[in-house]
Amino acid sequence: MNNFSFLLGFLCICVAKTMQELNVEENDPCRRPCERGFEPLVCHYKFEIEWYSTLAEACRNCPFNVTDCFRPGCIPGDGNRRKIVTINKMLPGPSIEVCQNDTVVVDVINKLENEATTIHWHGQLQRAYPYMDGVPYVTQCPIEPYTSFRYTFKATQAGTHFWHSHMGMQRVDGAFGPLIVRVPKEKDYHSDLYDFDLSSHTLIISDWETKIGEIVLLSHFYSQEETSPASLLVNGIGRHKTFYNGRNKTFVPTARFDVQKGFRYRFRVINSGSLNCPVELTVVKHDIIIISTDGQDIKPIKASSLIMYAGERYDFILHANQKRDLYWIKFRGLLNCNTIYTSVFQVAVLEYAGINAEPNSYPSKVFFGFPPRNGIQVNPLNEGNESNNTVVPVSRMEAIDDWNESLQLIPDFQYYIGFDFNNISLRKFQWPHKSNFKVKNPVKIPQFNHISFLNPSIPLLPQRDQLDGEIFCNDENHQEQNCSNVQCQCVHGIKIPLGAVVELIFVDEGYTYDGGHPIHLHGYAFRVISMERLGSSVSVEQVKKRDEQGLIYRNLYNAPLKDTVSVPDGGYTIVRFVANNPGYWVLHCHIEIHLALGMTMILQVGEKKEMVPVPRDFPRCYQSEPEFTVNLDSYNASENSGSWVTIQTKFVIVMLLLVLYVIF
Ligand SMILES: *[C@@H]1O[C@H](CO)[C@@H](O)[C@H](O)[C@H]1NC(C)=O
Ligand SMILES: *[C@@H]1O[C@H](CO)[C@@H](O)[C@H](O)[C@H]1NC(C)=O
Ligand SMILES: *[C@@H]1O[C@H](CO)[C@@H](O)[C@H](O)[C@H]1NC(C)=O
Ligand SMILES: *[C@@H]1O[C@H](CO)[C@@H](O)[C@H](O)[C@H]1NC(C)=O
Ligand SMILES: *[C@@H]1O[C@H](CO)[C@@H](O)[C@H](O)[C@H]1NC(C)=O
Ligand SMILES: *[C@@H]1O[C@H](CO)[C@@H](O)[C@H](O)[C@H]1NC(C)=O
Ligand SMILES: *[C@@H]1O[C@H](CO)[C@@H](O)[C@H](O)[C@H]1NC(C)=O
Ligand SMILES: *[C@@H]1O[C@H](CO)[C@@H](O)[C@H](O)[C@H]1NC(C)=O
Ligand SMILES: [Cu+2]
Repeated sequence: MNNFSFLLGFLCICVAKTMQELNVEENDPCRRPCERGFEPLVCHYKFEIEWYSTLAEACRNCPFNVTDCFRPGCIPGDGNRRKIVTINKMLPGPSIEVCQNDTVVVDVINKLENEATTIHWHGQLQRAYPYMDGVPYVTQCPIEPYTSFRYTFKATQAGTHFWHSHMGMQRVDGAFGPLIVRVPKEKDYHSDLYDFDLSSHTLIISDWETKIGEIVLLSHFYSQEETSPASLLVNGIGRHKTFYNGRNKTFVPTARFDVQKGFRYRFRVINSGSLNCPVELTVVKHDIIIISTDGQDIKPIKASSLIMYAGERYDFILHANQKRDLYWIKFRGLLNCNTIYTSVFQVAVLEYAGINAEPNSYPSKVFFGFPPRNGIQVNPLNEGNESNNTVVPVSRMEAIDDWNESLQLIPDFQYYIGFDFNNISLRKFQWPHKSNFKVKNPVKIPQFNHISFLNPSIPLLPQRDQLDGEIFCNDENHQEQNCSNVQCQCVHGIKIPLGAVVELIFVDEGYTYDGGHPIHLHGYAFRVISMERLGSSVSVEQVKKRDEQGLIYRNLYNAPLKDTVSVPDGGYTIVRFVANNPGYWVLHCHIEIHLALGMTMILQVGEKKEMVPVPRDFPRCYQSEPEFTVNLDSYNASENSGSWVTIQTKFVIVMLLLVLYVIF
């Protein structure tokens, strides 16, 4: 792609339909073609995080006047009004688009009033800036309401990434946006395969509720309600499915992507989903060529559909080689979004130039059960390498990046992480309130190795000077209770020596449901060397035994690099990496509800002294001392209330003294 075509792309998009642009700043100097020998820039952004509403007054007459839906400050969502969390009153939040090695500076101003926050830069490894990773109580003290924090880091990892709040349910409620890092054509392995790489061809998908995330979480935990979303949104818009059945004549618009016949376009897709709702993407009458996942290039795979789990990113090329027309891009929800639950789907429109369709004109009727296109499916649901040739699981993708020979060795550190929805009848739940009660129906809690994660009380990385002794619990040192019956909750973590070749074996035991969990590791990209489904359920012991018998094959040659990977239910996924980035890194399920319920653990890589020092004035969390007490006597004296007993006691003492005085 040359400069001219880049500009041409912008021009024709702008002329055709300015309103379809993703939330990008008009004159952002950092959103530029990254030419050979470019000067890295320092890119400043201001993020004001606050509660807001869909279909607010700024929307005027939206959806009855579609033009109004694109007014500044108008968030149509799925056409239902609800409370949301936004950055700069946008959904998705501002799109950060930089060139590799630019410095990103983001001032986060917390206007949430009732919640602290942090922002995580999903996909950036933060080698030089581990304290900028944005994990509350691990890499920083959360940003309290009415305060701000400046994130500064170098965008070292090229590709399609995203940023999102890592606190509570804020991501569920809307606090996320794209983070795209480009390289010059000469450094892009796939540059010959496409003509355009445009800002307007970024898709960020989110599952969407009609109520706020906190209510979804609490009603799930305390009342066992299903957590199935109501809609999917693409770039913050899409219609609630009840709006497709003809009851409403006016709809909020759907996302629209413009192409010109004959050209090849790079699309960048981010699944920012929060619930257990993997999304299947297809484009009517068009194949897609998948070239990258989680910002890492792979050998191109021609496919008819793609499944994406929460937290994953995929780049594909679409060749606009069909008749000039409007075509659906279809998004179908699986697992908790499938027909057993809420049959959630969404569409966007692919529009060829020259059609000049009205903003809300659509190709045809659409519904959940549209027939899938025949052909290859990439990243199939709950399947590993055992599956047949109609699918390409992650384990059959081939990396472009050089393989590090060290990964071929016997790993220095091997660790099994088994997970399931465990039946817990005695809940000792410390979030958000301490409680300890027996319930009639055991709740099914997703856990790693039967432990629910509990945040440490001081942030580990910046305040590591205050830590002493063993701070982590894990399956090796946590024996005092039978964690199969009660909910064991503690700072779940393990220590890994700096420089070790690490192998993690994730086993989704799958006894409770046919679920699936996308696992995300901070601070690293790992090689996915094996992935298999063995049955509807499997134990960690069975997987260990299989490995001893030599029945587990590992690709130690060109295994794909990722930072978020699914584990087949009743199967395993094995990843390897060299632990060369010291720090405290979280490993967690990217389903926000599971993360909040404790499906997280910490990998401490290296000793405390081997980690990058934090800047001298880096904010610290304040811990109040337990000795701190209020003088109750002075309170009683001044208030003179509730002191009847005290007065009586004093009276008795005085009388006793009097009696003693009289006697002696
Ligand atoms: C819709 O709103 C736009 C901008 O507010 C206005 O210019 C246009 O006339 C409206 N269209 C209709 C049909 O009311
Ligand atoms: C960014 O910096 C790294 C390390 O110095 C270098 O290998 C890479 O080529 C740089 N990227 C660009 C686009 O210049
Ligand atoms: C769509 O129809 C439903 C049910 O008839 C109604 O509750 C809802 O308010 C309508 N939405 C819009 C945007 O008109
Ligand atoms: C291949 O596997 C898929 C998914 O398991 C299944 O739907 C399909 O029927 C299989 N096809 C063949 C030819 O075995
Ligand atoms: C490869 O692994 C070794 C450790 O075994 C490490 O020192 C080296 O930095 C790694 N190389 C790359 C390119 O990651
Ligand atoms: C823990 O409880 C489970 C389920 O009740 C039981 O099967 C298991 O034997 C117990 N383990 C120990 C070590 O007591
Ligand atoms: C939890 O209980 C259900 C029955 O309610 C059972 O099917 C499932 O296997 C149990 N899960 C585990 C992890 O033991
Ligand atoms: C996956 O299957 C392919 C084709 O059957 C085979 O070539 C490859 O070695 C397998 N990879 C793994 C990691 O099992
Ligand atoms: Cu999960």
